Amino acid sequence: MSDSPSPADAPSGHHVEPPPADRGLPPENPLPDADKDQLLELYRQMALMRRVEELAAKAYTQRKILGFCHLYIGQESVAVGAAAATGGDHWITAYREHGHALAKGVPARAIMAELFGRETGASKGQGGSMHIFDKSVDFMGGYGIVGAHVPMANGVAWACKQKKLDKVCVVFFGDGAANQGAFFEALCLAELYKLPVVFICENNWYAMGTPLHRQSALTDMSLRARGVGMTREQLEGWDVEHVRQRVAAARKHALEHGPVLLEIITYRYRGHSMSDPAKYRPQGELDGQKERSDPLLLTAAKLQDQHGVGQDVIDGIHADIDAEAQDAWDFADQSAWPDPATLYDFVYGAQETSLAADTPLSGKES
Ligand SMILES: Cc1ncc(C[n+]2csc(CCOP(=O)(O)OP(=O)(O)O)c2C)c(N)n1
Ligand SMILES: [Mg+2]
Repeated sequence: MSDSPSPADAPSGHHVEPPPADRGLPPENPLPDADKDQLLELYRQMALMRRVEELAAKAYTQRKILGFCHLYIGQESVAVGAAAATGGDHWITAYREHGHALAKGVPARAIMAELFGRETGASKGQGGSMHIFDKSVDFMGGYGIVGAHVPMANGVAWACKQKKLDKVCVVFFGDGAANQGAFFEALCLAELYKLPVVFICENNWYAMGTPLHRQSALTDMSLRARGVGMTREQLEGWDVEHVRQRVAAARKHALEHGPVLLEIITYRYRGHSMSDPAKYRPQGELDGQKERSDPLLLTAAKLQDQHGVGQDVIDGIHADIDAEAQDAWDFADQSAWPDPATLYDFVYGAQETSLAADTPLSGKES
């Protein structure tokens, strides 16, 4: 008998289903609360993420970074909290992924060099901002087509299940992507085959300039899960420790019972991309969000109020991460450009295909 995942046994023939239960994720937090040192580390990661992206924005205005560039500033608690719960699992994400890459363990140098298009970048300077990959840390990219990467998580999770790896695949996507057909198809199959996927919808209120209520009549995106019988939860993502706990709960459920859809409410502080001045926001919305729910400010306050951490310690973290981010910039700036002869390398598996025999796909061969 095959080891392949198979749909759960179901009664044959037509039958009337009872009304769906809420299918909420069990409310218990599976991890002990983060202690002072863990919280300091989560704070450090979020602060580094923000600083790296502030420098990326600066580099963009100096035309050191070209093409698309989507910043994650404001959403840091989602990637950092998720990494603290699923650091050893596989991740797949979309184009707003510098923060995810960093949280998953891709070095800041390799990220910045990729943004600068240099050969020392995570994708050898050939991917750019939207296509950061690092197999060594199970970071499976970096995709530009909205929603198209979501089904790939099923494939990765299927492989994990067949190889009995005890790992999940975490896939991140936006509120806009949750309206794409590929997303619905992925949910449907993941639940049918009980695949260990944690689907994370980062609801940052906008898809480009379109607010959520103008994209979808249903604004609790986690409820999409009910249509396929999947376990779900909607949560606010401002508190990195809360994200850590709920993603850990989702991971546990995904390994034991099958996939989970988490909708994590967050907010992006910059425009959709570097070319978007974000004039579509209601006046005061951005400032209000920063004041109420900036993940860095909230965590700094928690460290100070609940753990007695002094301002000098916070300042020390910022001095360190400023130096680390600047080092990433310097490294990128001083790195070589990719050799033009490598332009077609890694595009096709040309060497293995019959196409390679008569088509000069590789720059080295032509
Ligand atoms: C299939 C497809 N349609 C349209 C686009 C253009 N596009 C790029 S990002 C984006 C908005 C996606 O918003 P969301 O999923 O909420 O992610 P966010 O940018 O907010 O992180 C759109 C429409 C695209 N890249 N791919
Ligand atoms: Mg969005």
